[in-house]
Amino acid sequence: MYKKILIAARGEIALRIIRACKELDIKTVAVHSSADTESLHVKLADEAICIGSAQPAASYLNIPRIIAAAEITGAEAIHPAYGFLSESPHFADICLSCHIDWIGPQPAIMEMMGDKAMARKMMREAGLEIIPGSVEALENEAGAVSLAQTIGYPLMIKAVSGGGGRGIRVVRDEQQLSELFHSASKEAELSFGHGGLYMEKYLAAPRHIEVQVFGDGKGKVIQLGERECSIQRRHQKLIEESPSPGISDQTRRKVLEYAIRGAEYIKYGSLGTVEFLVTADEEVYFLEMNTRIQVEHPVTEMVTGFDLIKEQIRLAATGSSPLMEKTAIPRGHAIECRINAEDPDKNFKPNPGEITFYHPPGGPGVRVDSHLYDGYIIPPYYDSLLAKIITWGETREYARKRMIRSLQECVIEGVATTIPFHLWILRSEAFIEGAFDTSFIDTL
Ligand code: MV4
Repeated sequence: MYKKILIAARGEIALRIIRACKELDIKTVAVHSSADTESLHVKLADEAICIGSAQPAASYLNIPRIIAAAEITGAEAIHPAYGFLSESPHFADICLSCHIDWIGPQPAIMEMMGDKAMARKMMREAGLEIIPGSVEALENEAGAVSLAQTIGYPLMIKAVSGGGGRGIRVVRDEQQLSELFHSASKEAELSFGHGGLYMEKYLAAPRHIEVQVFGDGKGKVIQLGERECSIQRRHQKLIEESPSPGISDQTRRKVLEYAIRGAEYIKYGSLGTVEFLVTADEEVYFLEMNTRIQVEHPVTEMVTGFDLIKEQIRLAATGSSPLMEKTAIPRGHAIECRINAEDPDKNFKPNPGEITFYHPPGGPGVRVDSHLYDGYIIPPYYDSLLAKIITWGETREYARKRMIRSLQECVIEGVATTIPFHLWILRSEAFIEGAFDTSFIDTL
């Protein structure tokens, strides 16, 4: 096992990883920007190194500084968490070439799955259903026009290097195609440094369901159940839960089986997530694969009882994990609400500032992952996630009720938060019935 690792992240997820390390008797090195000297990950780690100024490019994305911090402190491995450099095969390669372990999948697989057109090709080879569309990335506008005639309208243009919501366009007819092709390409070039595009048939109002997988890198993969992630606003997830309500057992078996088949085909070697779109008539299509730990991993931990981060570190350090031999038998239901420092009354405007008072919820079946404390000043440079509240219940309804009382118990003073908006969703008929899809918030 490692004696010391460096965590290349901040906020709640840096704390989550520090907690796993403490339980594994691993010393931790925090890196931080000059805007984060008073952040909790800096205080809770065994060592902390300031690696640059507030702008992410100067610090949390600054590869030479992070590597130097690992070398100076003698860290044997780097955990990239989510965000920042977590999906950079380039960074993973540099770590390995400096004899620092990468706590994540093989860089070649990160690169393959990072190219969304390549990921589609691989998953089709593995036998998964992919959304009808491009086989290869689009060559040019003429190629797009002719492919569009085969796929039919409406369709979507997506960035090969994308993921999330950037570089995506819905194209309704051929007249729109030229303009949207060029604007998507330009946006992709600016956001990702690569303007490559691919095309898919547009699925109206699908559900977004993802499967947590864990692979040993030698061809064996286990699944840890699915997560329902359809409640999101402008491609930012707000609420996740496991298991997914409102899909048949047959559809559930299908996504779980697809995820294992796809991840085994590429010999995936770490924690990962296979994402699917599921249509109203429960057709299942591979969407993309995320090669990192995700924000919403705690809902899976709550229903399986496993500590995913601990097992991910154990696998990276020793090449095996006892989890690999287990079958996840989900128990009950878990729901996560992401509490952001955003004002729902001002179009979710980010709202940094001082937390003048913080009182997290507690009691049975409640988990809070947060880096907040009384007097903490939220810097304006990073994302606005303040806390994740996760509740567990024997049934979905018990978990929902527990979430409502937890949100009511939670006190965050000094900044406006999304708590009132969460309460509204949790009490809505669509949520109670589990009858919602990805259009729920954005079509309000
Ligand atoms: C789609 C789609 C419908 N049809 N692709 C948006 C983010 C990106 N990761 C995938 N996205 C979508 N791709 C086809 N062919 C609808 C969405 C989509 C969506 C997907 C997942 C979660 C929330 C979403 C919200 C709006 C649209």
